[in-house]
Amino acid sequence: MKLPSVGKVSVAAWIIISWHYPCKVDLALGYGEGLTRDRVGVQDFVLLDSHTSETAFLNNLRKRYQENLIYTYIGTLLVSVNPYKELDIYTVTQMQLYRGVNFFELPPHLYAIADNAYRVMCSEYNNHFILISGESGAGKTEASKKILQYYAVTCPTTEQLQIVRDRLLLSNPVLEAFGNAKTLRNDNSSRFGKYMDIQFDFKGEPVGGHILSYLIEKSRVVHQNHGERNFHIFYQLLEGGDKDLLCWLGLERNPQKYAYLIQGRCAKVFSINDKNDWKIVRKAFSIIDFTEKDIEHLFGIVASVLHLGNIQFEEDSNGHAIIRDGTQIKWISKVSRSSQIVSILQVLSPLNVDLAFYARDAVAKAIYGRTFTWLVNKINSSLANKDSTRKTVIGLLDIYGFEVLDTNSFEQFCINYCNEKLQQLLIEMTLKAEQEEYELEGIEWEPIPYFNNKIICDLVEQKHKGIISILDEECLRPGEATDLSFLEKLEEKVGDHAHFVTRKLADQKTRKSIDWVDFRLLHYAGEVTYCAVGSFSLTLFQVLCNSKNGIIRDCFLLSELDNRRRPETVATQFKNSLMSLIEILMSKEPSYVRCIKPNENKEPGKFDDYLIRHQVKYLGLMEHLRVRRAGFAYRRKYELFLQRYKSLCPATWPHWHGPAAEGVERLIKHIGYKPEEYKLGRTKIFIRFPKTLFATEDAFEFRKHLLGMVPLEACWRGA
Ligand code: AOV
Ligand code: MG
Repeated sequence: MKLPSVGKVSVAAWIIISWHYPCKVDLALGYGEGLTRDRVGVQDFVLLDSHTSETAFLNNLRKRYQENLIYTYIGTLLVSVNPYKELDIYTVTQMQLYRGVNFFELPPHLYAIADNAYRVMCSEYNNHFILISGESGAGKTEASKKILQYYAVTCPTTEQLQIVRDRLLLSNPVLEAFGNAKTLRNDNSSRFGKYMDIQFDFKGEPVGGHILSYLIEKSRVVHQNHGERNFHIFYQLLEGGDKDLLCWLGLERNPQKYAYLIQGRCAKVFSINDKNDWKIVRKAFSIIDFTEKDIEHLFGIVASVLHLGNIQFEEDSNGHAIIRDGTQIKWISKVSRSSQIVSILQVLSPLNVDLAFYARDAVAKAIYGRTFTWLVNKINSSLANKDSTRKTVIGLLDIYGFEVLDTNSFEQFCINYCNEKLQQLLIEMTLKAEQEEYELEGIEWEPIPYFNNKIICDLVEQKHKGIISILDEECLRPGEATDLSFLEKLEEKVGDHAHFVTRKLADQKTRKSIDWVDFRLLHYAGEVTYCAVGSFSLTLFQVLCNSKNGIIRDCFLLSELDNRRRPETVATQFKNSLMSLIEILMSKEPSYVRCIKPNENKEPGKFDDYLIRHQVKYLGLMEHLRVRRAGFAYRRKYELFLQRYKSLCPATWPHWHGPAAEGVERLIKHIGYKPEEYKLGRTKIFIRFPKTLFATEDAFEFRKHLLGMVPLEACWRGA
């Protein structure tokens, strides 16, 4: 679809037209003859006639999706449905169109969300974040990339800052190469969580950035489910790396040769061009300021992991593991620059064969995981802005989406817990906060019920009683604790929780049966059955600390060993990192994008009613709409409202000496607010419809123009 050129329609006029004459708006927006509301639905769910029905909600979403209108608002929240095809709506022309334009003036778009956050940041000088959520494959990563591109193209910049812009953009392909992989749900699935701050100076120029990464799914390095791949970088290196490089690394081009790459039996993926992606990653490295030495070390590690995976063990006469063929070890010593690999051998030798394989995999996972952290740090130092002047930021949060696999391990537990936390944040910041404010302000309000998933977050994270605490306790009893003892502890401590099930409890709770080593959680987004966990050998860790490869050494600092006497488990680390993420977010102004996955087959145009209805439900979109409909779009403190608009009423202009609340009352009477349009709270005025505020805003701008303060052109643009 071609996006419309609206020209300079005033916001208020537009909103008023849209309210009363939707068809005209569609035309005004360039949908063209015939493309009326019947066909394209409404662009804000708030405008739906039968606003409380889920069916009407779905119909609207479907109508729009079928016209390639993938974005729809609920007030200021953006709902996005993955089109699974390239749409012509992300061009530079489109970006320019949305730049500096008021929110409701153009059809819903990510760019409107991005632009709005940016403009508010510039004018109010505060920090923002854009939270992009939705299940695996719903379009979060694509959305976050598009927002970043929007800023890269539309924000003012100088030649000097060009490099920052390029680095911000190019950090993506590098992190995706090392942190994304093909899964059954998504050919480019993020296997780590990412929060990126884009820093702006007082002129609104992007001057730096910082990335926080969350728990990468290391188990993928050594094992992939059927139909899934290892991280992209391995295949990119083999496909795209030039002959000399592969020769130096001792690698063959054929991924089939590597045990770690073929467990999913799909090394080649139709939708992925590894060769091309390799080129992009190589170019990105040079721009992000990696030295040739860094790159050499980095690929030395990538190659070592592949060689490690090909090591085979046999049993000697004592029942100990011996390595069948020393070739891999030689290559590992060479490319990872680590003579200490021999020590690894010594560590492994007294183990039996099974344990030796287990230890080998643990080393591979640990090396990869820590290399990823190193990579993020490296990118951060290249994005860092050293100048100490105050900056404002827009944070982009793109995490791994909720997922249910055939076998769900500890990593899925973390991923889904993370999604649970973000859902909780959203509830706290929208549904709960909104309704509590009405109560506080004494605004009459019919409470709207919603499912609060705090109960599930507590089940996972509560001190002493939560699953993570119980796991920690078990980890502190090395040798004694087993998977089974862990499960028993869980049953004892959280067995009566409504969202927790084990085999023993399944019968009592009349739930479908479950394996004896598993436990099941009833998440906000669905049921997931998890199986037990493993740990990492300390001795191997010591060996790695002594490696000559700079990256490996950096990654396994000896000093860490001291802290390991009473180790913080991975689960606790993850929990703490999420807690601080939530704190970071809570201190900023939010915008939300809710992504929906239209079908399970990655197919364009297919709108699977059942699947989408489920997401609309668990994302709480109906509740959000109800609160939004019944509630008030805007609210302002009396003082601020009066300060801004006092020029519109002779009684308050130029000064009002009484209480601000009274001044506001006089003011809105004078400009003719109708009783249904607003309510007066204890400290704030609440305005029900955006159109009311926009009309006031326009009148204010017009008055400024009359006073000769700004040209009319700027008034229309809300500048
Ligand atoms: P995710 O980030 O939400 O899943 P992605 O953003 O990677 O999902 O999207 C999955 C795929 O859907 C992409 O690779 C594209 O092919 C397609 N897609 C998504 N959004 C768009 C769009 N706006 N236009 C065109 N195609 C799109 V996960 O990381 O698995 O939770 O963990
Ligand atoms: Mg993603």
